Amino acid sequence: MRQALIVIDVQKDFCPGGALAVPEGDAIVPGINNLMAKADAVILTQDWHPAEHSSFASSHAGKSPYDRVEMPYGSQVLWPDHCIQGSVGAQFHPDLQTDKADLVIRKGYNPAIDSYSAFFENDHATPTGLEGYLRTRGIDEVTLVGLALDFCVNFSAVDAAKLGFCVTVREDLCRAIDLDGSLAAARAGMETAGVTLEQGHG
Ligand code: VGL
Ligand code: ZN
Repeated sequence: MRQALIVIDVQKDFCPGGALAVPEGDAIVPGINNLMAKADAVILTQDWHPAEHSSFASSHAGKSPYDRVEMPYGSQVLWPDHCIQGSVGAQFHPDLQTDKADLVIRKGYNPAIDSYSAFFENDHATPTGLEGYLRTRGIDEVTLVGLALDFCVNFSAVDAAKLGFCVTVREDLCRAIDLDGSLAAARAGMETAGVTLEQGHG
């Protein structure tokens, strides 16, 4: 088995003080750094939105952050402006060992479609290219860590399992937003998809 570590969106905007801060988002960085040495491949994802992205509440008249809207691809939570391409908030957490990454995959750059998953945009059809990268590197097992457990980690883990990878989520190296029961729903969805939820000590 060849195993990849996929580090989801450990960026300043998802850490305390950021535009879409996940509680304790920064606490997972040392443990993630420790896991990097054990992986056959290290992949980082970077949420990377153009200004005025359609997932931003500010792009919808009369809407507030955390409201929902219907998009052509389904229901979409509206977020505060975050991870704008080239902004400070879109940078990785300064302590994350980005030098150890084989690949950085950016997502959310299509103005009309959000992209929680590292594999597909939120239409569940447009690929990011990560599947092909992993397959051509001979990877069959992936471990996911990062932010946020109930959104981008969840969507990435479920897609990876559907694609046939053996998937583990290290919950101790993730933190959640937990919006209206989203964390419980994410855990249930991941378990149904066959994802192993592991509570390590990192
Ligand atoms: C994320 C909301 C919006 C995430 C990204 O990384 O979980 N959540 N964009
Ligand atoms: Zn985003």
